[in-house]
Amino acid sequence: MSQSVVISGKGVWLPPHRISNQELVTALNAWSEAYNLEHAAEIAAGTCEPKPMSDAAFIEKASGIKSRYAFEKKGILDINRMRPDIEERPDDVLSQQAEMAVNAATIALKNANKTAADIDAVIVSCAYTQRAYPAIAIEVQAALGIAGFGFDMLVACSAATFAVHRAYEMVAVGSARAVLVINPELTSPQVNYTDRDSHFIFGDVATAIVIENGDLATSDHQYEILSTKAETQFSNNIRSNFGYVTRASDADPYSADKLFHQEGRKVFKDVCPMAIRHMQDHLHKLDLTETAVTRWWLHQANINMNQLIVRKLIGKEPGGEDAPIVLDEFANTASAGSIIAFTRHSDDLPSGSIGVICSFGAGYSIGSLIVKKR
Ligand code: CO8
Repeated sequence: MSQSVVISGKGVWLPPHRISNQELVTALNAWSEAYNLEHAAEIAAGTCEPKPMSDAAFIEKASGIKSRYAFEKKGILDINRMRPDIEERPDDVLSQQAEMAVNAATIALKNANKTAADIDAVIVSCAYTQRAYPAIAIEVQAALGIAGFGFDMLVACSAATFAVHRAYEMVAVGSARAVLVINPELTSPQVNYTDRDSHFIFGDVATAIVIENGDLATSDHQYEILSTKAETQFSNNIRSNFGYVTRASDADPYSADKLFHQEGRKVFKDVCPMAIRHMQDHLHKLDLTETAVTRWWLHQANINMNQLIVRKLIGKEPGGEDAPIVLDEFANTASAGSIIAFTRHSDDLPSGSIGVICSFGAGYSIGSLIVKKR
């Protein structure tokens, strides 16, 4: 018989730096002006496109983003660099991403009333890992003194939900008592801060969740996982071509295609109906209706996207508490967004309330969990 499985702890670690829209816009516009001046002759001859200017008011209106956190601010606003200046650490020092993960995991463990001895597995799941091996999860496992095993997973924006699915399965069949799922989203190294269409989108953060056997859980707030659902459909509309094969080609390893890039409008149009249908199908499979859901903790890419999705689901204009938005403070934090919304906006729910955690993004990938407050 399978165990009842609960989310018993959660944590969000905030990086030390913040960057406002205006700071990014000022840097991009200064960089663009310098570029246009340098290429004035080609631009006049029509052989080179001038770089367009960005606008803070556009960013807030189009996305709902006001600011974001950065693991390292140095370098991002420097128009001679336009990328974070993250120092390489020696092999015997905790890597930056493991450091972020340990910070978030420590908060989640405390929130779950658990120690390292209670955890049987660690999954680090996010949009990028800092290196291929050894796994960041194993480094984190060692730093926290956890026995058992760890592994990394990459599923872009659905990395967190897909990892919780795996943790749920381990606990349900009894192969683990408790699993730590951590999402150290160090996105800033992959952001093209010279591209006005995407320079504002992402922020850094780390989230962590403890998934455990319901019989062992002792924390104040527990959410039983009733069901999980995942789906993927290939799309090139969100893409990064950076990878280990880059070195074997003579193409520019720092060209724009090696960084995050997307067709934002197309993504919006494709993903909204997919996410709506996904959540409806998932609820209906459990004989639940959309009106049974008290809260929707959705992926945080765009406020207009989330409002459209929830309006279609509940058939009315959503209030702030129906589907909490954290984009204004965090921007898009890849897979961590829905987990931040869940962590910040779930403890007030009365016992028995039903909620849906749902991520959607690159791949395309959609992952959801239906949970019930204990
Ligand atoms: N300032 C001023 N004007 C701008 C700017 C700017 N910064 N950016 C664009 N414009 C202009 C455009 O050029 C366009 O001008 P014109 O009409 O003359 O062509 C006009 O404004 C309108 O542009 P858009 O149609 O592109 O604007 P939208 O209203 O669509 O808003 C968004 C753009 C905000 C990007 C929106 O399309 C969006 O959010 N789409 C959804 C995207 C989404 O959900 N993506 C998921 C990505 S996250 C993910 O999958 C994780 C990946 C892994 C993590 C990566 C970490 C680095």
